[in-house]
Amino acid sequence: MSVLADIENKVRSGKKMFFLLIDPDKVPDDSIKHLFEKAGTNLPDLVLIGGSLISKPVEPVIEKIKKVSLLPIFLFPGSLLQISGKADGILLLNLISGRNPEYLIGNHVVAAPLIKYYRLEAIPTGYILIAGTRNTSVEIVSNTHPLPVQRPDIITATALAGEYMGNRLIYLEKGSGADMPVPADIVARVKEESSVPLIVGGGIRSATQAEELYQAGADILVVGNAIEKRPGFIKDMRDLADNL
Ligand code: 1GP
Repeated sequence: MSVLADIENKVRSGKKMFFLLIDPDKVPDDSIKHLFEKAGTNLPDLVLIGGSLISKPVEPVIEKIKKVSLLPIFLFPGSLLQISGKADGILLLNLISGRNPEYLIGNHVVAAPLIKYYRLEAIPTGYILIAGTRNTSVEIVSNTHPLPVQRPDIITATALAGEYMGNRLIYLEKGSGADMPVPADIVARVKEESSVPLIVGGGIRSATQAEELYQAGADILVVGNAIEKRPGFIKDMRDLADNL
């Protein structure tokens, strides 16, 4: 079964999921084995690899994860330099909150032949940046403006447009290391309007925040920084996703 079909089945049966984001720059070389050993059976549903701006290649990190886990590994590419045939798939990010054609079609044209060559499962994902109190790496690097939380009407219209354009997932992104996650009322509004699986990420640091986002309607939460800093949080996330 494809990863997308598995996600859609889980969402249909009301299951919650969480993805672990690994940014190659933020994981020390020896920490991946340690992280998975410590996690034991409390694993994420999938591992995302990437970052808006990275200074280390993604492939050695993917190889290290493959040695210690059978989890699907998907690219979450900040740029074309992060495409690798070692992964199982790619979130084909369409940056629909912005108006930079390179992140809507330009990079995709360059990436498409490689995605085919590597036989990566490509999941078209409507990627929506939500503004916080400071500029995030992704908005600076992508040269796009995030959508303001004061305009839930525009955020929901963007998500709906993303769905009608054929995206199979919608990802509300507050930015890695954001002070606060996407507000729960925004998540609830988007969930109410759109019908594709909803991913929420950026700034999730506590089980309370995660629970609030799941309850608001997030199907999948993405956690990066908090697990890198506190590996024990992976168990809290697994417990929450399994018991809601
Ligand atoms: C960022 O949504 C992800 O792209 C995860 O963010 O690192 O803040 O958990 P954090």
